[in-house]
Amino acid sequence: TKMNRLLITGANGGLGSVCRDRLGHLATTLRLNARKGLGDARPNEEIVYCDLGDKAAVEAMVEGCDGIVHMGGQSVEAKWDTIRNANIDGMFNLYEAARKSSTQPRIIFASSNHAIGFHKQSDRLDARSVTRPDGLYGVSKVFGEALASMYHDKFGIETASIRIGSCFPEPVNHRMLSTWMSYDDMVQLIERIFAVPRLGCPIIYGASANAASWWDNREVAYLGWQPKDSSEVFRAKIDAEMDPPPADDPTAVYQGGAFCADGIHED
Ligand code: 15L
Repeated sequence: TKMNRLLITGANGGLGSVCRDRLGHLATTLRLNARKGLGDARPNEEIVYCDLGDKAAVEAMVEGCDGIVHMGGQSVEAKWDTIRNANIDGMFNLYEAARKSSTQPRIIFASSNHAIGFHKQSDRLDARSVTRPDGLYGVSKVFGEALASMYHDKFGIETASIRIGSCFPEPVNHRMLSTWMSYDDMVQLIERIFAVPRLGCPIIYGASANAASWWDNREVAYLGWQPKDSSEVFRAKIDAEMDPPPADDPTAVYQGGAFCADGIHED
């Protein structure tokens, strides 16, 4: 069942642009959002430029959408003002817009491994593990997951929060042998999230079928998502390109890696 209109926020970003290119079959119309830099609209596309912090603009943008892939927002650690505008106010604006909209969109929230980044790499996590954010960015992702949970319990809005690991063309360091998610596996996960009759409000770890994984997705088996790729095929290449980090290096100790060693970004 094809959606009428699917909104992709952050459609000029790393993952948003992959979604723009590869999710066209899910809806008659893709509505694409960013603050700038989306180029020309293709025949099935609508472009909406606005800041996620602009409440009225976000409400107008969300109206009429049956699905939202929320890749927009601040995607790494930054000053609080930046995080707050995009990931706190922006999330609130998006969920208020969804609540008020005539279509009750199903939402995919690009959460992050940095919501749980201070867990050790020797820990094994599932959807019930406590959050351990590794910076203000990670805290904002925990907020986003909590907001999604509340809008589900109170208003029935369904959200899949994907704690995305490292979604890039290839894993490029030893940590990413555990955290990597291929674009193909991400696209298939998104397809499954929109295909299931009932979604609820799950937490999903966004990683491929990596032998070195720390994360257990058994609670979302009902999605029928079976990641196909594995970071293991890149291990020899990474070993040839660099030494593994020392055992006491944050990138070898914590799931969130270097984010755990970063300070608070001040003005
Ligand atoms: C993230 O949350 C970032 O958006 C991405 O740029 C990577 O740093 C990723 O986490 C990661 O942990 O590899």
